[in-house]
Amino acid sequence: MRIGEHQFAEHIRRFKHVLYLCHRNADPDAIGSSFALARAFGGSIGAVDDLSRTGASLAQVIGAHLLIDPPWDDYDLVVLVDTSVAMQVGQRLPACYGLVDHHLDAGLLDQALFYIQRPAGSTAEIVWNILKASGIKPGREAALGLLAGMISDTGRFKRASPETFAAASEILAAGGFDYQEALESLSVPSSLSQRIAVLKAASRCKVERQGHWLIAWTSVNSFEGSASMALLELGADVALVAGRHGSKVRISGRSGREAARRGLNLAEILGSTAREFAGEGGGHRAAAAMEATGEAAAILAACRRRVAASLLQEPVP
Ligand SMILES: [Mn+2]
Repeated sequence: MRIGEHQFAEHIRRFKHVLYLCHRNADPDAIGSSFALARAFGGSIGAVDDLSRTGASLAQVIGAHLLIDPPWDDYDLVVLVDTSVAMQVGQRLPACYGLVDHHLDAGLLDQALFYIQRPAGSTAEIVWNILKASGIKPGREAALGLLAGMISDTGRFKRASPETFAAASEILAAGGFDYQEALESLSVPSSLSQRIAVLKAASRCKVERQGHWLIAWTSVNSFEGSASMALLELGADVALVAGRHGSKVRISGRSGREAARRGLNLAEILGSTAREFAGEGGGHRAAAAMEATGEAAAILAACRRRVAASLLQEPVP
């Protein structure tokens, strides 16, 4: 059931033991949002498998204690935060769950007891509206977590909407900290292994030209997301980076602003490619991921075909 932000409080208060659950590799948006919700309405916060490096940095700064893979059956309700596809929470969905999210995928909505999902720069913006609509003023740490989530998901406001800026301004006014402090809560120097993975990804990278678009693809063993962002920085319009994890292949896709503006939708493309290979995928138009079974080269080729077809449908100036 879809609910409005002003209805969250009445729904959540029907449950005694609530777990706010962040997706795998929990990022600052998931952690900041979960932490603010748990502070406001009570409950525990957890994550599937692990935290991202910036996520771990933020968790430490705001004092968020996340349970890793807590047993879901211990709770009356699990609220999936910043999560839109089942693969982000592992193999099994909680029996009874709510959802607060800003992605485009509808896969988890039907089975949700209640959900708030709409396009926004970050889940943190939605959570900020929930708090406002419930008449709750967040404490300093919760506010810091929300602003850090916005900064992180919008690429330091590069992809921010007027709503993001308005929410950020309100949070700064309410939180009692400055913008720099929020930025610093996310600062993690790249590890040696991350830099090696990204450089290897770049050195093995292949490029094809479709019209005036450049599609780059490559494989690494870890840090697919960082590698695909790096390939965009180097000049690709679309980057697809595959990594093998056990029997699964993970692909991270990123596209530049221009390609997304022309209608390229990586969430859709990675989602449909994943289904072709018995997997799952989704995310945003310009940043998406998938996980499936098969040969990395074949899956990458299928993604590339779809990306090229989508880009070439558009009139090329
Ligand atoms: Mn997010």
